[in-house]
Amino acid sequence: MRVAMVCYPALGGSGVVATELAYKLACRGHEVHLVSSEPPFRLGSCLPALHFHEVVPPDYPVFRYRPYESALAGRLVHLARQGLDLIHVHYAIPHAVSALLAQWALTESLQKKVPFVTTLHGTDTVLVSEDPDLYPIVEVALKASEAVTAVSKALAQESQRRFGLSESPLVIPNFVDTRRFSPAQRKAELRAAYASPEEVLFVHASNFRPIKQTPWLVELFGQVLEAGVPARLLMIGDGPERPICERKGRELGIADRLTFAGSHQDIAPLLSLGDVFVLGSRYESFGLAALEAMACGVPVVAPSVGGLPELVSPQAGLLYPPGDQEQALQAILRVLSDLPAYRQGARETALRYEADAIVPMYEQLYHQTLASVATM
Ligand code: GMT
Repeated sequence: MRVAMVCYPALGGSGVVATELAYKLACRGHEVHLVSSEPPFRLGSCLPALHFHEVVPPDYPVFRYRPYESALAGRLVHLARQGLDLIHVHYAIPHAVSALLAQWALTESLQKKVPFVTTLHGTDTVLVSEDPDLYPIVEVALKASEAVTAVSKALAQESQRRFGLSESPLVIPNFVDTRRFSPAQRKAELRAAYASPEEVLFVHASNFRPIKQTPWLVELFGQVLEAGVPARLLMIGDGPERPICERKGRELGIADRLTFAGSHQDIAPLLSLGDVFVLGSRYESFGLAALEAMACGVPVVAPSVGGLPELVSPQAGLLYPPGDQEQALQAILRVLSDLPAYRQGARETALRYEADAIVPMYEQLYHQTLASVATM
């Protein structure tokens, strides 16, 4: 199949999933055109069948904002004229809207319907589209998509309810390369740079946006230290609330126990150093970083929000009521009391999400979608 894969390039799970899906599909013999505003950060070695297309909308003095949606739609039209079977967009806003526009243009000019599949990643439907100007156009684009998928059951249900979709989006969970994210990555010499063998090393990875509640996580870590656990916290990633976390660490007098590692293209070597992966998010449609940690054999302590209860099995870690620091602390202490079993449970749970098990679900959906368009 010839597929255009549209995504955001910056640090974020949806771009990672789209890029890795594009890569895996190209490995499986498909021609894949990855389309984004700049090279996605995990776009590593390129394959002959994987092509990257950068969309840079023109600037002009009249524009307050560059017309990205229109330029993206135009690029999809160009690609389809050269031969595309299907467009797959990740994150509905604005990608599904651009795909719809491209489809309309192609049906007018080519008399050919190029179907598009929309994958919802969470904040596109449960947060950003609450904006009254965005809602109606996202609704139209979702209803016009030949197929809609969601990365968890919770997100599928919530999106169906919010947009009054006649069918629930198909649930295709995110996936992980369990060879790259593996306990084998854990290197004692590297761990020594962040914690001593007697200390518990907590890890967190995110884009430090408010929804991740990272300052709250620093407070929680302060509670862990107060409970007498010799520990350090390694925070991976970057974003707007990182300076707030740094300040909070100083205010609580625990700055020397925190390390901010910044953004890394390959986080597996750092994640695998952890003993427990912690999340404090207000919402998480799936929790890709938690899955990557689990694949490294690192158990997860996370709030019971969104898709996290589907991902974090009782063997892989523990959940706590969102915002409840006392329960979160108790969950951490319970995991620490049985760490070897949780480590094994985390890895075993992650193996269910191996890319080779999930990517064929997208292939099957593409085939079904093409078949349904052909019979229209
Ligand atoms: O975090 C976002 O606002 C968007 C998105 C992204 O691009 O990173 O994250 C979402 O998609 C990931 C991949 O499916 C999920 O693992 C994250 O849980 C989800 N983030 C939220 O729901 C907050």
